Amino acid sequence: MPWLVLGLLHLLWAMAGTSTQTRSSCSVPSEQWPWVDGLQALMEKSVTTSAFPNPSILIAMNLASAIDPEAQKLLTYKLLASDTADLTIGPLSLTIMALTSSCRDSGSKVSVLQKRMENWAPSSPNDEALAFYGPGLAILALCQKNPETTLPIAVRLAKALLANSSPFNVDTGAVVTLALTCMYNKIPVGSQENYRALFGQVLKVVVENISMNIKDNGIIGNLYSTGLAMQALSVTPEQPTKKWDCEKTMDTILKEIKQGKFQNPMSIAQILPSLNGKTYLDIPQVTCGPDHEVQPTRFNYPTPVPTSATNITVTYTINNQLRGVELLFNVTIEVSVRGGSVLLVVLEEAQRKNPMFKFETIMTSWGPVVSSINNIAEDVNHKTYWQFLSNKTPLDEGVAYYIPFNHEHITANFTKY
Ligand code: B12
Ligand SMILES: *[C@@H]1O[C@H](CO)[C@@H](O)[C@H](O)[C@H]1NC(C)=O
Ligand SMILES: *[C@@H]1O[C@H](CO)[C@@H](O)[C@H](O)[C@H]1NC(C)=O
Ligand SMILES: *[C@@H]1O[C@H](CO)[C@@H](O)[C@H](O)[C@H]1NC(C)=O
Ligand SMILES: *[C@@H]1O[C@H](CO)[C@@H](O)[C@H](O)[C@H]1NC(C)=O
Repeated sequence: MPWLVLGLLHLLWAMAGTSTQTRSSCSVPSEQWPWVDGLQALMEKSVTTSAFPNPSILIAMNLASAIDPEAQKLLTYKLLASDTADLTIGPLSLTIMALTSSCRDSGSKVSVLQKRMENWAPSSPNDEALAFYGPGLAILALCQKNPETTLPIAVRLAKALLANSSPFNVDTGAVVTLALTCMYNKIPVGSQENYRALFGQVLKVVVENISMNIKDNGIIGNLYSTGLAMQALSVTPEQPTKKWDCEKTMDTILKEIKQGKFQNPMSIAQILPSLNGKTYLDIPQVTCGPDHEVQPTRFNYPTPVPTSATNITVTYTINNQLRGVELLFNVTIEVSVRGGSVLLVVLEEAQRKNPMFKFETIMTSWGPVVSSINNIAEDVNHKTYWQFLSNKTPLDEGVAYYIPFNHEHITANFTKY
């Protein structure tokens, strides 16, 4: 009676999925909600017919309840129509989760992802931690669709993580925690292999590393990894040795929000679920009734300070010392731009003054990335990129959002990850 066994197995999967939810959480105090609504409105405003559809925004919108139903529909249709052939593993996984959060079918996209992940293998134990970000999203998306067939792939990812020796990255650790927590919660009862021990062991190590990155003010990693890290710490079955103070993290995040630090729609998309007490594990449970009335918010989130009439001076250095790249250089220029300008304006001014500073950008979900300077281009195969620093400290925002101060020294350094 194979159908009976199969039915029983399904029942067990279903039961396993609901039995082990534990979570620590904290919430936004009621008087602070206008800030969060203002933030969400700013994010939704970035959804336009011309903009490239960003699945992370749809996920955030659905987990929080969309303010603008038109933006929600537009994004859903654009993502439904997107061609899987154009998407790498990470964006494809987010697209599947986004469609699930809009209660749409993503069946054919799921099978494409499943096939791609069956062929996935870590290239070496020295792989940079970042190499697990996309595969982590894939396990998370597949786990929500079909945990049974995802099990062997998740086991491969878990073992690769245990064997990996490269420096820890909080954003990646958070994604991996969400993925393996999803799997952990859906291990079939009575399965022969000790999946629970394996996933538990990896979760323990990763969560311990996340907690070692909690700053005194509650920020986890940096400001822009905190949203994902909060999700991870609030669902993990393996608690860190050092207890996480969720309230403190929430307080600091709200302070930073009021300072206008979340202008980038993608940065909002990654913090919004945590502000709403939600995580990516809640995606399959989103209910999609008829549009419920959400009051359009009249609260305006502060936009960046307008550029001032007076100019500031910024010193800008481009530096390539990487061996094996034909053209080595280290040149510096001083440029004058209006105070309050973003770094991109500095780069444009430098390029105008001296053709050696010419640069190119490519568009991504986070905005434009500087892909090439003075004809030296980033290359995924060589793991090279242009890193931006203020003095010796790497910037935590991209050129289209970072606002330099007077007499700041910005360096673009060609380096490896
Ligand atoms: C991997 C990664 C990188 C890799 C990307 C290449 C690769 N092959 O993997 C490298 C190391 C090159 C990189 C570079 C930078 N990164 Co980065 N990166 C990430 C990370 C960990 C995962 C992104 C990812 O793979 N997404 C998967 C798929 C699903 O999404 P995607 O949109 O297709 O992914 C692309 C973009 O995310 C893009 N990208 C990656 N980082 C950045 C940063 C900016 C500003 C932009 C515009 C695009 C961009 O590269 C991805 C692959 O093509 C995120 C963490 C996060 N929370 O998102 C940080 C993150 C996006 N990066 C960040 C930053 C600050 C940078 C740098 C500006 C750092 C610096 N000081 O130079 C530079 C970009 C500089 C430039 N030349 O313009 C911040 C952005 C915060 C913000 N508010 O803007 C994040 C959130 C990390 C953090 N917590 O601080 N990054
Ligand atoms: C995490 O922390 C442990 C020690 O607690 C360390 O052995 C391991 O290499 C770290 N890195 C990762 C990616 O887990
Ligand atoms: C690049 O130039 C700056 C000043 O112009 C100097 O301080 C720095 O040491 C140089 N770096 C290298 C690697 O040559
Ligand atoms: C002020 O900055 C602008 C660019 O933002 C530039 O075009 C202009 O030349 C600068 N003015 C002076 C006096 O340097
Ligand atoms: C710039 O990149 C080179 C090559 O990777 C590296 O050796 C150097 O330490 C980097 N400089 C800074 C300030 O990060």
